[in-house]
Amino acid sequence: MPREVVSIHLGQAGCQIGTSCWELYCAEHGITYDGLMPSDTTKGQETDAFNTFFSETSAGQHVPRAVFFDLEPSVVQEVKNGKFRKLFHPDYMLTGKEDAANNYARGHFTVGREYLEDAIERIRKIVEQCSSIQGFLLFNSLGGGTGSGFGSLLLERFASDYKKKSKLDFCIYPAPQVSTSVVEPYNTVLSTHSMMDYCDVTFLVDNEAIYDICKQKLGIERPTYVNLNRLIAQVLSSITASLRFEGDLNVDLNEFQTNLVPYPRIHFPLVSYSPIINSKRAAHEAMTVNELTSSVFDPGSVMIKCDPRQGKYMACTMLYRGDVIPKDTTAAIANIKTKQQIQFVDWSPTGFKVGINKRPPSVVPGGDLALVKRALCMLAATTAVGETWNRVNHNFDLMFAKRAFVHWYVGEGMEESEFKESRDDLAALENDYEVAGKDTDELEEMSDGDEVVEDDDSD
Ligand SMILES: Nc1nc2c(ncn2[C@@H]2O[C@H](COP(=O)(O)OP(=O)(O)OP(=O)(O)O)[C@@H](O)[C@H]2O)c(=O)[nH]1
Ligand SMILES: [Mg+2]
Repeated sequence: MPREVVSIHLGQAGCQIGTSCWELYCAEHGITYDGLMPSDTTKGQETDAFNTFFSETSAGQHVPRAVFFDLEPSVVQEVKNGKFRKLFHPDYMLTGKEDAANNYARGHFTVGREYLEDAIERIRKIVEQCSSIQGFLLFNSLGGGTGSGFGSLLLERFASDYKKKSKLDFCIYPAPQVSTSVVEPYNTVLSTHSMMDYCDVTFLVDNEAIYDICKQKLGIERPTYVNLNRLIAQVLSSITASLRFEGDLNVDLNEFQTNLVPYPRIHFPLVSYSPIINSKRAAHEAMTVNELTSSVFDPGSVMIKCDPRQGKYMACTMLYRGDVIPKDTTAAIANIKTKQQIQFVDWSPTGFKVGINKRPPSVVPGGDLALVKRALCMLAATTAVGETWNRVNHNFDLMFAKRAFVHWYVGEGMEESEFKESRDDLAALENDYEVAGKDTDELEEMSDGDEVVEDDDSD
């Protein structure tokens, strides 16, 4: 029985990344942009692994289990009119009339709220077509108004409507290189706070990191959103491959969670990917499993701007794909454990989970990435992510100290106190990451308070 997964693409970033993902999924499964799949031997029956992501009509049309929503029409309209016009189901492409103007409060309280019931209804319909849905993947930016505001509104509702289902969120973290407004730090802090309790796992994708990788590793001088999104799609495809292809060593959504979330709030794994090689450089540079395994620990392979060598790992999930055998992964991981730069917390010294998917990565026509025989995506719970929160909190504080731009939010019915509450929550999150990284004896010292306990050998 397929355990279906529904993808929900929100706002400009969510919808555009969505298009890149489905473009790649189609290439991987041999599905045309019209939804046809010549190689499908069980047409009209939803019995194959890819049916977790694609539903099938009796006529053999493969339809993505995807919902697109944006408060303004242009981005979704472009998808509807573009090369995928026959792929996505029009009933699941919903738009409003005007956007949230980069304002979380508009996406969450005023303009967005008017569309909540309609969106919930469409989602209910798509869920009804599933026999046993395992969960949802959400895609949105944290910096815009729709993605951040409406995204958190939807997740809040999911907490009651789909309590038992997994909710994984792929969030675009704002970057100065491709920033669209000054208030992105506000939207990021406000939405992270309001999604905190409603999301099981949040994969942060930092546009700055992606931008730098495109420039440095792919040699793209001025990366566009299409360049960024295709790279992001390649990484997301590795994360979802085990859900879409058969395999012995597959990992499902629940397993991701179990392994990657040591505490409910520490649910922001670091994502890292290798190899990232320009398509103009030939695939003869195939990396060995050992090389791949060490390269995902390099700061240049991670999708968040942080230095993982400065943090401690709590758990790692290694998702290999392509020509990879377990013996090699075991040896490569044993090798990693001997490296001094890669530190684990003392309470979780060997937290590696391995998935292998036999299908090598695919590429899309005209894409930037070289076709390779094997690739690795690492998802890691690491304390290095604390740095990311520190950065956005700092940018938030600079503006909030002067109450700059706050009136736009208050004008949409938001209380100023919500700014403070959200900021406090993110300070607590930074602290949670710090505490998680402490060794057991350091924590014992902390719980002894300020008193310095010295050995007393007078008696
Ligand atoms: N990687 C990537 N980032 C994007 C893309 N489009 C927008 N962004 C980033 O997303 C943030 C802006 O949010 P959007 O997704 O455009 O906003 P929205 O959700 O449509 O919200 P409103 O337009 O305010 O209604 C900025 O940080 C942008 O750099 C995209 O296609 N790819
Ligand atoms: Mg928009």
